[in-house]
Amino acid sequence: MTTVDTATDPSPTGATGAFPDAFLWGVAFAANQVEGGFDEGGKGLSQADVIPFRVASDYVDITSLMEASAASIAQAVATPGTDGYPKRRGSDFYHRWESDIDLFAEMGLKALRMSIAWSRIFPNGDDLEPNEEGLLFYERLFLRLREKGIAPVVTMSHYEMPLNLVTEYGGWTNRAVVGLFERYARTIATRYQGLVHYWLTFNEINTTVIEPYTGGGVIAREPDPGVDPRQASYQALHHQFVASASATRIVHDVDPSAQVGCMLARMSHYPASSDPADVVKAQFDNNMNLFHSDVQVRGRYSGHVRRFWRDQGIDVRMEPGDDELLAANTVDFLSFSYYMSLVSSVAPEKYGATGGNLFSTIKNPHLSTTEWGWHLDPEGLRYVLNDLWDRYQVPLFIVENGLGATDVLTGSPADPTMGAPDTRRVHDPYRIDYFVQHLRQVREAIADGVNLLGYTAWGGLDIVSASTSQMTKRYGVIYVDADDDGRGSFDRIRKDSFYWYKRLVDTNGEVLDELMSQKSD
Ligand code: BGP
Repeated sequence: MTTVDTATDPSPTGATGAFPDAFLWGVAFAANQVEGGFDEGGKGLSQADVIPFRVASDYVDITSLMEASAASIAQAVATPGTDGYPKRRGSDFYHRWESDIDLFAEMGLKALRMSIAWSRIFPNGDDLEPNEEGLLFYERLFLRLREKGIAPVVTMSHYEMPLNLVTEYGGWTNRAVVGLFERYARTIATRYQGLVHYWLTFNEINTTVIEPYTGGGVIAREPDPGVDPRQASYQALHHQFVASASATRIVHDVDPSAQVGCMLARMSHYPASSDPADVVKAQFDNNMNLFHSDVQVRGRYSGHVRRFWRDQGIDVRMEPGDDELLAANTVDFLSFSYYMSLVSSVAPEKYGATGGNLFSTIKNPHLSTTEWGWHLDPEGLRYVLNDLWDRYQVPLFIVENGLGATDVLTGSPADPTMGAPDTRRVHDPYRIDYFVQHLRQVREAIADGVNLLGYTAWGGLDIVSASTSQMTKRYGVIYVDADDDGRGSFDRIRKDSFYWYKRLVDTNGEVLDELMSQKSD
């Protein structure tokens, strides 16, 4: 297993345009969306285990789909089993991880970006001792990955904290959760020293302000007159920044050679017109996204967000020493997810909207959208890579990118009684094309001189969607035979994109020059 020394050589690519030899090709998923086994192995309930599958007329405005209230949580806690709660079963990785890793090895992957379920290690979050069965589960997984030469890139918290910390502590609004996270971070950094080289602290930390429950375990409460509803989420975010800096220090203390990264959902905003007012609006929107990485890479809050708080009357409580802790414990690399670009204007009503799930934004006339209304913008990825590299000059890592689509399974499973072979197939040329278009832009950015560690395609295998809890919003190159209600064999079927992705890794990206997909049959 190779690791890139990020500290000494800021631009190891030599800008040839080829992917570096040690490029970390991989796939990515999250414990709450893939594992299942929600009440096994000593695991406690997590905030994701109480999000029900809500059938929506159209999965456009999904904010409500990701939220939870005290009432909905109480109902969920009282409901046993997995029916109606897709994240309790995920893709059953908890029981099938060995054969799934064999599939990843078959693809020749160099990296697997995954997360640890905090509630598997500390079931209630404030337990004094960790759950040994949980620690052992990931230890065996990391040992298997090492055997296969696959580097784990491990997120400490991916939209998942013990439910007890949500209901009894108020999630990340409570400063006490920082100390509990530090205990968790020290426990896993110590136990997996030498097995995990790349750590990410919080997944898409900018989600906490956009989706407070999902990002920060902040339950939607009756609005408190006179208090800006965003007060709680910005307070929670500050506590996460403090916890992230502290976890960075802990990992470096435990294993000085380990690398810690932050993780940003990077959505670049383009001005809707050349009207300077639109340009300034887009700059503001970009800065309200980038201030999150400013804190974790540069070690301080930007003037933009401090002014925003002043203007909005948001008063974030900080404790003595917080500024120093943030400044002294910045990350080694910046990782991000890239799915779409957005459009900004001071007069959005002048423009039509995409109606995209998660982010309904102004429709960009130059771009098409996915089935879920997300702008398809491969060139935007080159723009983002150059923008982040120029802004921070720290190594970058694309840890999520991919196309959510409704795939069609054809053929039938093997029938040994009839001697009939398994003829199940998934032809997904649209997904291969998505990868080709985006990765060609990644290669351009490398030629532009961007220092990029790797690329882990979202999903790997089909998993439960974060925003809609659908199984049928599929990202994987491996099909999982299950529907939104969990019906199906959960068999894994290699899609056409599986074979293409294998060639991508085998050729270290040279397949990008070939014409589109190789059919599997
Ligand atoms: C990112 C999350 C992932 C993932 C992905 C796709 O925001 O980090 O957890 O799910 O988006 O989104 P979705 O599953 O909503 O289609």
